[in-house]
Amino acid sequence: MNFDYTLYLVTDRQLMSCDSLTEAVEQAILGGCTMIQLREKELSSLEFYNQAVAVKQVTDKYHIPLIINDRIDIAMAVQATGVHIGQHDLPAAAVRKVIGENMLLGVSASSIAEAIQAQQDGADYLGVGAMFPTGTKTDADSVSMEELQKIRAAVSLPIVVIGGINKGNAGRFKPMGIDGLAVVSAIIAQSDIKAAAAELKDLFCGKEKKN
Ligand code: TPS
Repeated sequence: MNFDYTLYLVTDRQLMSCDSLTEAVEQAILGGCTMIQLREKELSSLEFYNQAVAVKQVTDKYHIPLIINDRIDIAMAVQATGVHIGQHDLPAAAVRKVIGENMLLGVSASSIAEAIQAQQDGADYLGVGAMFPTGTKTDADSVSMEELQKIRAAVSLPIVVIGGINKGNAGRFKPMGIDGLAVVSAIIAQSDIKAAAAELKDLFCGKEKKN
């Protein structure tokens, strides 16, 4: 199946200025987000599951894929589109065995070796970064633009870039063959989530904002 990775929102309720995650996700989709990842690092299993059920209602309404961060069990329980894992979660090959061929598997990579390994292990797409300094994930290894170019050349999988992506840099990636932007704070922490998403999408696609 073909997915549109153009603008991939990764959620973080701690950074939101409104208190409804479902409302934030809906605004992001209305602004043009093409994929949503539910990322919850603090919640109990039950609370995470309940959030996933609620967010899935919104993503289903707009036919937008929902990806669950790290929790394969929750992804399967809510029939999410897929799961996204990092280098310290279960190994990608093991996750692929558990989820089967019909769920999407995303893997974080910050080096050429990690990217090639993830592709061999059955990943469907890569989240490459952190491209720029980010306060959202403090343990993320950094990736230079040169390394990104090498990763792009080394794998055939779709790649989204992540980490410090904002309107100042969103325009740099499409010409390098990158499939999309994965964004936390530059969307979720904004007071107008819909407008923030729309602007990033235009910048990624190479459209200047007209005032
Ligand atoms: C698709 N990750 C790397 S940097 C970062 C996260 C969550 C924070 C970015 O925040 N690729 C995908 N999903 C993930 N969860 C990761 C990588 C891991 P900000 O946009 O505020 O800088």
